[in-house]
Amino acid sequence: MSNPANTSVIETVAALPAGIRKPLTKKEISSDHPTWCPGCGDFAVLALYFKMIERRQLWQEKITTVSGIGCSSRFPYFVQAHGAHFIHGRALSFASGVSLSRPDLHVFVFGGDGDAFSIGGNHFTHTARKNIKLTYVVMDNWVYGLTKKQTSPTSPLGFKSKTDIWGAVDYPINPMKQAISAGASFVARTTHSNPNHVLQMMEAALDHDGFSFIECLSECVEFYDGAFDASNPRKGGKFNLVPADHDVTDEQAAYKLASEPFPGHFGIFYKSTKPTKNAKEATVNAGAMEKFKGLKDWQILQKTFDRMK
Ligand SMILES: Cc1ncc(C[n+]2csc(CCOP(=O)(O)OP(=O)(O)O)c2C)c(N)n1
Ligand code: SF4
Ligand SMILES: [Mg+2]
Repeated sequence: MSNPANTSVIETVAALPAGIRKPLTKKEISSDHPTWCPGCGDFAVLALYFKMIERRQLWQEKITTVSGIGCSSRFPYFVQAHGAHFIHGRALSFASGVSLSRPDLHVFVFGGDGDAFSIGGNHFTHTARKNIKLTYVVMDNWVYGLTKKQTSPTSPLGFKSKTDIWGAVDYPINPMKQAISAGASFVARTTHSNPNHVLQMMEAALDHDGFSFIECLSECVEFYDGAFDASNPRKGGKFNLVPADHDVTDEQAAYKLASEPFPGHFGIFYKSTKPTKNAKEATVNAGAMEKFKGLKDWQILQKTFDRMK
């Protein structure tokens, strides 16, 4: 995106017939050096996104990376492929447009807990209920990192921040419960401190035909150091996988898993198969095209307006 020299490489390589391309490596997909604080959990998530792209050979013209605003939302700057760093909280609405108009692409959206659940709360609910085909990774650090430590919707009670100097008094939202109840058809939980698991969840989300949501704990070492120690075995915590006998199609069971106190479990909580908005709209569009066959665009538009009278 920000490196014109590399952009021309993308275009040249994209024009090559299938089979002539050299395998895609991290070199072709990484752009600027990430500017996060040393030790930030976001580094791991980005590295695993690169790894997934490399493993699955997702060439630049097959994917797009979208984000809102926040530290985690800097993602598209660091990926040498198509993408957009959009308005705070509005990443999902932009990404929905991309997904619906370009069903051949896989759309990945990255962002923070504030972006997703404060200003973007409405967009989250509606994108989930519409089952728009895209993957949304919320890098949850329980704080507003970019703006230097305000309480976020996932900050636990008692968290001291610049907006709650005596400690947070508002009950936090539970991203997993929120995703399940909004109608997301794939809901998973992972943590930056377990790279293999992050990769597994990202690949499973990529393969899902629908709205896939991943809550990825990603520590803000600057403003919420140690937040996730209880989930990290290297810090004396516990990383428990979703039990093998958990039925991912059972919404009630998923909700029960999501209700556990921290650190809870990690893995796929819920997964269902239901038609996407992409598929349903494609059917409606095909029917309309057939009905209006032979008419000019302006005539179709006129007819549509006439029906609204
Ligand atoms: C409309 C609007 N309101 C507020 C802001 C200021 N702002 C930028 S990022 C952010 C929150 C970032 O927190 P989060 O989404 O959790 O991302 P993090 O930085 O923690 O990764 C806020 C409030 C903004 N950029 N635009
Ligand atoms: S402020 Fe926090 S979230 Fe932002 S880059 Fe630094 S450690 Fe990461
Ligand atoms: Mg945050």
